[in-house]
Amino acid sequence: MKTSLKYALFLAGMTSLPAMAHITYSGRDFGTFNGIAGESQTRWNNSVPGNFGWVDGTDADWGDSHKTRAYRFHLNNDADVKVSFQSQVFTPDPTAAVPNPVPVEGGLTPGFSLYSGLAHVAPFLADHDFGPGSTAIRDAIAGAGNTEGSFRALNDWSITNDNNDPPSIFTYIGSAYDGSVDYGTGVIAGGDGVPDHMVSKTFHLAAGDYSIFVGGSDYANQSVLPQLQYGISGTVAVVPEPETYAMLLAGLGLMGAMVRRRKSIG
Ligand SMILES: [Ca+2]
Ligand SMILES: [Ca+2]
Ligand SMILES: [Ca+2]
Repeated sequence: MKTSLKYALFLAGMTSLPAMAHITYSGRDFGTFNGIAGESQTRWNNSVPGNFGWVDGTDADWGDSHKTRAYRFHLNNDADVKVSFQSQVFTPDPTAAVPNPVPVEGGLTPGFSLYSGLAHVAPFLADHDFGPGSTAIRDAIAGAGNTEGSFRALNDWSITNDNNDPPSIFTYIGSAYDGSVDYGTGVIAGGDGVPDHMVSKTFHLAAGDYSIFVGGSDYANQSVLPQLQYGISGTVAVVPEPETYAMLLAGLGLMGAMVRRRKSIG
């Protein structure tokens, strides 16, 4: 192939990449919740390259956020929020602006981390790991050249864009991953105990903006080439708080007692 043609194809590839490659929430915004039990939103048909992006961010050299996907939501009031992700097989829309009829694999063992904070969104440029600003942020913490990206699955982290705008700050709240084993870093304790390609966890959260980063949890998968695209479906739902359950049960108990009393009186 002529070098010029190769370069043209490379550029064509590049122009289709930014929406997918840098941190965006496109198609992955769960929207705003008032904090009322029963509110729920699901986002289907997203994917990650490889089945390791989340767990690779748990180790000493951090991870590349390009191997994860970012989701967001906003809470108007404090609430108990259940975050769930599961493997999904699908074929991307061949009529989309960037047509891609290649089937996306099932089989993801999902892991996710929840943070308060948001990445830069339009009109700002999207954040990514390898601009000078992002590199400087992590070199200052981990030492120059010691990291493979900005993503930290178990800690606070920061990243910025090519305009070097004030960094996006993700403040770690918690995480969970699918499975009954530690898939290999030795850094994290076991997963959710049920290796069924689903994971969920409930968090008590204050009003505010939240980001979730999702990826695979199989550490050894990073050496598997070519890296397949693994499909993900995600749900955020407001669930009743434990006190609400307790009040509900107490109320039912009281009603039961009243019914019994009436019966005994009658
Ligand atoms: Ca790593
Ligand atoms: Ca790695
Ligand atoms: Ca599971």
